[in-house]
Amino acid sequence: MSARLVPGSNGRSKIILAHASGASAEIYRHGAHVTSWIPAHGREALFLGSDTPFTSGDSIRGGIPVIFPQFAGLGPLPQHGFARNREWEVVDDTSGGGHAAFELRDSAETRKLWPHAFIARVNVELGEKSLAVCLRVENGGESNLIFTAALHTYFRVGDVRRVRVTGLSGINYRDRNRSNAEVNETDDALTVSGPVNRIYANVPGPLEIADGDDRRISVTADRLEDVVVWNPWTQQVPGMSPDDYLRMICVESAQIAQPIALRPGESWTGTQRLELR
Ligand code: TA6
Repeated sequence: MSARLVPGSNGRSKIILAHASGASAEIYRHGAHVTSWIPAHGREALFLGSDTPFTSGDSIRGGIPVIFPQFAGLGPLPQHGFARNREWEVVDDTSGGGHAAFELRDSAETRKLWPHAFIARVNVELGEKSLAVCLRVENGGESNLIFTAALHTYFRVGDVRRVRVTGLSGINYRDRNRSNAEVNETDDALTVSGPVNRIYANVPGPLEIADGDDRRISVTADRLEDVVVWNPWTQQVPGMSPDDYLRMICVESAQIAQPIALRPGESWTGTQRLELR
């Protein structure tokens, strides 16, 4: 079975990956954005906002936004950079039902925001119970390329108040909801009972997300050393209905604290692998 480009929501094209085991995933060209992952014999593991627009220019609320070349507002670019709002080219959808690859190169539009030459590639690999997303960036210019990045993953959960995220104990984080205060994580498991917005630096991993029902997903990252955990709680977020916050938690493999620096011709690859336990 091979991957196919088909019409998705609002006429935007997407690729459906189908693994022989029965696992599936969907990825929009807009943002090279994974919007669905259903492991074999499982249920949807990614959250998608009830009101996400799927319109031009808007980023998709949920799934796995690819954040490049700037995380959040931590720099001069628009929030979360521009990669999530661009149409990526499909460069490989033929190597079997479980794999797809997308590419984004600098253009007149991106150079207006960020005057650099780059080639970004997203590879998505679907397994029976796993999904690996890998972001590769190559410096195609003649000066150094410095950027931050994240795979801003929205996990679907039954009720966020019962979720436990383990693997962060003992690690320092910046609490974005408390004026970026530096805090050491002392809890064995992170739980959510209000707004959370933290950047954990240098996480050895792996993490595990127990959704409070019967599901446990591990998150293993390679060369994405930081982890962001976000839940907006009752704060209104575009694309989400008022009680959507109860059904999601973002656990994002990222490289923020120590930005990536590439000399001309160099490349970097960061990978996040999710696995249903
Ligand atoms: O990763 C957490 C975060 O940076 C939060 O501060 C929050 O704003 C979230 O991302 C979503 O950002 P967005 O631009 O998609 O609304």
